[in-house]
Amino acid sequence: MSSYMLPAQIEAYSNEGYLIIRNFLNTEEVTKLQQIAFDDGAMRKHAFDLNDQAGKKTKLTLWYKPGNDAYGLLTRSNRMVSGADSLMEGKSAVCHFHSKLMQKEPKVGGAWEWHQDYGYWYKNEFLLPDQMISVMIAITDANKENGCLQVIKGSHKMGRVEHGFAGEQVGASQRYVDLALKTMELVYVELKAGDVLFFHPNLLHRSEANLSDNARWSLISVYNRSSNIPYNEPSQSSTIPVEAVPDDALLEWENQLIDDNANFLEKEKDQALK
Ligand SMILES: O=C(O)CCC(=O)C(=O)O
Repeated sequence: MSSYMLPAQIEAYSNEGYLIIRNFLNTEEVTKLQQIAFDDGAMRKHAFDLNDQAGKKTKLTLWYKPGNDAYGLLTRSNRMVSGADSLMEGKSAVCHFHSKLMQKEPKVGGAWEWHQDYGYWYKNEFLLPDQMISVMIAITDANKENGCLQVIKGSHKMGRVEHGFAGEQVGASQRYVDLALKTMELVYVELKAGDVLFFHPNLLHRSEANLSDNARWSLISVYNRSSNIPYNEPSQSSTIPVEAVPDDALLEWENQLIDDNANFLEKEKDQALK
């Protein structure tokens, strides 16, 4: 697959641990995605709450199999797959580990504690975090008021730090977070709907509760290389190559709500939450 990213973008990602691309989706695509997301019964049916340390709830729906629904077509689009391919280390095929629809509702949407995604995925026994990446698409605007993502620029270079439990989430060692904040820059990742954020599994990040009147919704798709086998992960998806589709599939192809067979994570029966 040819590189989707410019050399300067690859270098920025490598140095800073994240990369923002503005207007990754056009207005028509954003409108379609919003209409579908806000109106999707299957998505609501499979959503679950996760408590933060203060007991505030953040709602998310997580699934493993990207289908022909609007989210699946976006996750499988060339721009997402080749973007991930350009930024991850390694050469083997790009696979989809899982996607999450993050639904931070006005006034109630809880916080996410400081963590690295690899603080979770290490437990799944993925060995090579550089061969994984998260891609966050803003479905609504995300800003300081509604609890946008915060990252510590360059913290992915620290490698994985210790994680313990924080409410129902996993949280990074406060000592290392404090030291990182003393040494590196804290960045509020304010996004407009349609912008995208690519970020490294070892980038320290968090978000505050949404105390505003506006929802903050986003889609996060996680990719992995087929050769980076997780030795403690029941779903097979992370080693099955993605069947990529053209970027215009989201608007042009017949698609609507998410398929009930998307292999959802159900909180009651699954332990690993991400
Ligand atoms: O969407 C958010 O506010 C935080 C999400 C997050 O930290 C994650 O999924 O790893």
